[in-house]
Amino acid sequence: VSPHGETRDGIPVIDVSELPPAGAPVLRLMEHARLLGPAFVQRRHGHEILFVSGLDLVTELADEQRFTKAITPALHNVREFAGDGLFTALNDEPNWAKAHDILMPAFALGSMRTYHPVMLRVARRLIAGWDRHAADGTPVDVPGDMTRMTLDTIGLAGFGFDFGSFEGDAPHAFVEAMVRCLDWAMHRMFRVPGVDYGEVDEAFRADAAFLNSVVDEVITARTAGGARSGGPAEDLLGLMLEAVHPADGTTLDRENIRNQVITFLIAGHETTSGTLAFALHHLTQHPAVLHQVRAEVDALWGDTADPEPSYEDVGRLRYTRQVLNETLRLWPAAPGFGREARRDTLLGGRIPVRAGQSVSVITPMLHRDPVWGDNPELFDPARFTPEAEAARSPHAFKPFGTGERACIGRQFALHEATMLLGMLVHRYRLVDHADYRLHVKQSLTIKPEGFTLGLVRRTAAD
Ligand code: MNH
Repeated sequence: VSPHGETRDGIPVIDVSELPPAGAPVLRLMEHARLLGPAFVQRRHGHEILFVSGLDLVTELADEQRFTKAITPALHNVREFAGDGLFTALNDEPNWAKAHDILMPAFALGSMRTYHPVMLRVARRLIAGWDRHAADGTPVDVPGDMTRMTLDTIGLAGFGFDFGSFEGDAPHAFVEAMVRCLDWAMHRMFRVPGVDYGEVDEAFRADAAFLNSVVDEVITARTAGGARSGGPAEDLLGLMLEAVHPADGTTLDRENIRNQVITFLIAGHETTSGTLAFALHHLTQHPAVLHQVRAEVDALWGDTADPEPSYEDVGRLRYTRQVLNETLRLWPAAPGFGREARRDTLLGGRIPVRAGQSVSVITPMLHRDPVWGDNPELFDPARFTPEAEAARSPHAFKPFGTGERACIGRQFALHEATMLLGMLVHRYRLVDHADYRLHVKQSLTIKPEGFTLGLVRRTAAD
């Protein structure tokens, strides 16, 4: 693909109508941003989208007075199965503020202390499985197992529901149906006029109905017989079912609860699992970084065979968390977000954006802006020391989006991921047995496809 030289308001325009569908749209967007610069217009069958990735422009988009979250075409498609759940609710849909206010306490920093034991219990399920692979010398399916771990964690911590993902060989059917729904939402953006998508849509509706049936099972498990079972009143489901909104004294309605449960089951595990899988890949490629993570976990847990990580320990894994941040810089698992102009404005003093028009941020390219130095492709967790962070604009790093609609589960994800990564590095040598070459797969969110790892239990001598 080469630029045709067409511009609008001085911004390059690229028409992608005739390109074959991209397997991973974000990779193509990154390619186009590299070619065309920090702002370009993509045209598809006459429909245009402004994409940006420069720090100066994203800084303006983060201004909540001028811009707000956009429900982009992708999110409109996700609304077909997540409705007015937090992630896809329109800004002015009253259920957004209501659910946000009711659920926020469940994500305050103190709540992570409540989730910690559950996260540890599920981490041990994964480790039990990995020990068997280490013992018989067979590789592990990294993204698959990370998905099992994060799904069981959000199920148990949020809803007192056990997906039991490590029990069978196949992943839980929820995961496959969910991935197909996300794929449908993504590919629906690239439909060619005149083509009949009836069958595709019918398959999607069956999957969405299946997700709903799982959600009903989750809710019934709690409400059966009127007795609360399987989870504390203050977990997500407890709050959804019982907490009243201070403003009007009502609880969330049933339809909205269903949408929230679907939303949290998906948003609560899909991105965290991708992040963990990318992080393990980076560790196999950067022995000096792996060495430093090891030094950190060994200082904490020594050669205890089965350490009992405490809530406080996770906060002490500072370098491990830097590794996760650096992973989220290069491969932000949710690789974009949209912003909508509140009124007509000029972005960067030169790009006219009309009221209600949306602008899409290509997060992985923002994360490669010149502010990151001369070698933005280099994996270097030292970019996230407190000093380096203090010296850099907060808008240079947006893996969790921005403003009041930013990710509510960020602390949850980082606590879960930091603890697991620390435990894995403490316990195993990571053997890149197949000389894995990164292959990014996208179903709206991104994952390292086909990444397997050999494992050897560490001994005191390692
Ligand atoms: Mn999460 C919103 C990324 C983990 C629940 N999340 C967002 C957004 C991004 C994001 C980006 C904003 C999207 C937008 O502006 O349109 N989330 C992540 C990443 C991880 C993640 C990269 C892990 C790493 N998210 C989690 C977890 C949960 C969660 C874990 C729940 C336990 N996220 C949400 C919800 C929203 C959200 C809910 C929507 C918040 C709102 O709009 O009020």
